[in-house]
Amino acid sequence: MTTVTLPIDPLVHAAWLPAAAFSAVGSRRIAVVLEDDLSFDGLADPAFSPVAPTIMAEVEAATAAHGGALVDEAEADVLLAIELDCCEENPEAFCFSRTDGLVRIVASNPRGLLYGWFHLARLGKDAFTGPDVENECHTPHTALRMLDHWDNMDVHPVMGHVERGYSGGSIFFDHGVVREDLTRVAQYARLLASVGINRVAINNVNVGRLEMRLLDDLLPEVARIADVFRPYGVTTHLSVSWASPVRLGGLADSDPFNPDVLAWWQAAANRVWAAIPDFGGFVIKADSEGQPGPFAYGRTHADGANMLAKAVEPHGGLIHWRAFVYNHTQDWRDRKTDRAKAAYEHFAPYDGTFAENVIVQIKHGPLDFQVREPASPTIAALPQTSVAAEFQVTTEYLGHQKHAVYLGRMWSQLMQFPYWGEGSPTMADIVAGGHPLGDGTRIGGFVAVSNVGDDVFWTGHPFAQANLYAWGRLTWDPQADPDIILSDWALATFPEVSSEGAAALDAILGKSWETYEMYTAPLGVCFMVYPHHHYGPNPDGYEYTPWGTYHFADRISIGVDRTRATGTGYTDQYPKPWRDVYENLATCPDELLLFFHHVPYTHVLKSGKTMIQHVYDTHFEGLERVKVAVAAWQGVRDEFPADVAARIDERFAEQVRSATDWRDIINTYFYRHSGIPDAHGRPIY
Ligand code: GCV
Repeated sequence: MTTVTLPIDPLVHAAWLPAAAFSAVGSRRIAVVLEDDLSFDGLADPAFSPVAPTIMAEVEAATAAHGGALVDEAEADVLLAIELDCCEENPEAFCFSRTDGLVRIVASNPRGLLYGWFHLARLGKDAFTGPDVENECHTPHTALRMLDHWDNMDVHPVMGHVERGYSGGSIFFDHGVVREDLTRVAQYARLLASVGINRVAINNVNVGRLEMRLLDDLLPEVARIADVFRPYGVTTHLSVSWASPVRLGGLADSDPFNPDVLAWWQAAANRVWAAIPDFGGFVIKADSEGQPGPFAYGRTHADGANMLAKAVEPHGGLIHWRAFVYNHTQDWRDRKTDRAKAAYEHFAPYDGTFAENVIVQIKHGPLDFQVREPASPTIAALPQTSVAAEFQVTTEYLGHQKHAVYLGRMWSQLMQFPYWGEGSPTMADIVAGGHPLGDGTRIGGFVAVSNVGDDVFWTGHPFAQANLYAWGRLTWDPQADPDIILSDWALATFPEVSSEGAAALDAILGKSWETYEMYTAPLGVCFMVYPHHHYGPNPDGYEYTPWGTYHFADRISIGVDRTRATGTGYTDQYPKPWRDVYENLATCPDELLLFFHHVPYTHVLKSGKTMIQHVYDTHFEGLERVKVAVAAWQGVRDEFPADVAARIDERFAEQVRSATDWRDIINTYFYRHSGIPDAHGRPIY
């Protein structure tokens, strides 16, 4: 038995430092009781578990930060018992109880204990003194809770340091090499563990020649990164190029049926796992937006994925094979080809043929992380395949971390989308292996593109940290309330702020996704942004391009007819009832109206308004809501650290400018096409 006083730790901007949650305990002395197989010495031994020493480091750091001291059990005010026991088989699960001044965290594995420690921290003032809790067990919903970094090793001539990154440079790479100083990576690992994220792919899925070398001569550098992630239970993955055997290995081709190609990948896998025994596996973007893939050899995605799967299988590795496959050289005049249908068409026919260690990684919507898309039908179309749903924490189409946009509510809605109607299995159920037609053996989970960089506030906009935080919490428990998660984040990040300040943060961010949707592209119309940059209003920016991103606006009507009856037939990809709900104009939800239907501006919505009036009203209201958020911020800004406040001021100024642009350009676009004025006579240009 060892005892220690747990202190209060000051928060740095992005760090959800668990010790801060102990502020309610203040200077009270807490005895940490290690029972059963545990001892301070045992926990300090990484051979026992790489994660175990972390728990003790957390306890000790918390102590040191406040000059606390070890105390005997007899002198303590409250007792914290950390116990290894097989309360739950899942190594990441833990049980928590608080009775008679004794707080207990029990898990079958140190990883579970670590998550239990962070759970305790999140309870804040209630951590030790709240009402009694009897053996409350927490199990992650899915085994795979992952972040993909789209980090380049060097500055890419077009994509910059981090593709779709709005937070400075990469935390892993700098000037073509892995950073010498990985301190930020260690802090990141801790942040991720504190919200339950357990896997990270460190490089961009668009893999250049330099990044290919991560599999080869730069492998020791990857091992250095893995060493930093490991103590926090975070497994390292790499994105790889299909062309590696040719470009790196000098082979004549990368045909998955060529035995030399398989042998090359087997040798690569052997190298990687020799350097990093707990390596996770490869992520691959093949035959997608110009990246090479098995199509060049007349092979299917299943052929390609299974060949790689065979190479990593002896090591227990995974292949994350992305389903983002579509024709990016489309003819805009062709109204039948529909990019939204592409993932399903490429992958559904091969269900049941993918190897067990292949995870087909599917974007949450059928297009590309737009502010409003229906849940992807492909996720429900592969009952005999492991699938992961892919999201974006980085806000590529949602304001580049210049606009304050909290995405917890959007993700929660999508994760809980019931594919077979109310009460039926959801997206979250399917990715956890619960497809109703599956055999229950498939694994899967949630993957998202990270929003972290070397920016002083980690995420450009300090409020964008809320998305990183919510991503972890929701992947652990997709049924968790995103509004409560937001409040938890605010408390953990800004514990010094008054309850009014915290309430203002909730008010500013709570419905900010809906606000962003109001002032940008309406009713499920997609891609009204500047091509390539994906920021700012450009209603026809993508209209006549080869990217398959159209809305077909004319002087009468707008929207994409994706019905079976008269359109592209995309609705056919959904199970009942959605195939009919979306097909039918009368039942299609208004917010997805223009995603599924091409309708006149005078079409009357369920709200009773015409579509055109809805567009005007939401755009005026959206900007007003931003102004209300700014006013709320100004009322509390002085409570925040000066540098944080200054950055937020700057971001809000840009958000107001940009939202004004959105309002006026979208309204004017609709007015000039339809000729129908605003019923309230507000200025439209
Ligand atoms: C990594 C979109 C983005 C690309 C990204 C791609 C993908 O098209 O704009 O930057 O490339 O998605 O998901 O692979």
